Amino acid sequence: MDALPILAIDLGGTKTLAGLVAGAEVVDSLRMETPRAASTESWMETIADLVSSWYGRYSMAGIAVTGGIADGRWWALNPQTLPVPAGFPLVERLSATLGVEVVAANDAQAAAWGEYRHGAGQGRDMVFLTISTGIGGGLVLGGALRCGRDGLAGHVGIAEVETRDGPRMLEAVGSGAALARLAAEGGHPLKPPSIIAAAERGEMWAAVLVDRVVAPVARMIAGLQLILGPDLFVIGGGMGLSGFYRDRLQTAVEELAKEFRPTIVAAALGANAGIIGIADLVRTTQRAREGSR
Ligand code: BMX
Repeated sequence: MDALPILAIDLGGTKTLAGLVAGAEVVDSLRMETPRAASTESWMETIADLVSSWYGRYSMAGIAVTGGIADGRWWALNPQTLPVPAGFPLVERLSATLGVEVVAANDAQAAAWGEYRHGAGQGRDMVFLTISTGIGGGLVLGGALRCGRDGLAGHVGIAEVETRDGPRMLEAVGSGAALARLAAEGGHPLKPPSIIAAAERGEMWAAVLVDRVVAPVARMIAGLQLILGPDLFVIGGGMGLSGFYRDRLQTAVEELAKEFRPTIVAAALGANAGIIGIADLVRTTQRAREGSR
């Protein structure tokens, strides 16, 4: 097997992280804001420019993306999270741009695999949730990453939840984007990290909003706990990695009867869960190919 590290990209609705990954070690990393306003075609060149100094240090690449991946093509469940043109040939385009073979997966599913293989979920049946620009989910049961027809079996972002304003997609009321929208509507045009910091300082307007976006996520976790009974929920993503956010989430699910109460932990790999997970999925693909020779 190739001794070179894997080039791993995690392209989310807000941030893009690139890493050279060997096992659980991120040998080098670079990050940039996801260029949302630019064309998807130009994102390939932007990624290649970002990692141009690493040329020759990798022979395979993986990309974990917000959105669905099927047969190497990319699509958005929720274009508000990232406006991806339906069926974009991501694997073909990025492979042509980088000049190496590329493996693609949904970002939450890749992070779930990373946490199962090298993080908080080792050897466990686990649900991974990224609470970030959107809300994504991945599922590892019996040691296998569970991907449904569209590779988003664990995806919770499209789940309908009842709210006082009627049915809403979970991430429309529970994500970082939802928190930012509510804050702006209340006269506080701030990004989620600043809103959470205000809540931590005891600013009531912010604390109320954090609990408002936590509530539907807690209900979703309670439902998944009752349906799947996983050993634990691993929480990642820009908002999910906040200790204050997870404390409020834990408080919200405490109402469940003890025998149904989920165990909620932070992604041990932090923001690197997605790149470590996709790198491992690339290795798995490489091993499968070598085994079949
Ligand atoms: C959305 C969906 C998921 C993604 C989740 C978190 C799109 C473009 N993305 O529900 O595939 O996993 O957001 O995305 O439809 P992130 O950008 O917040 O990591």
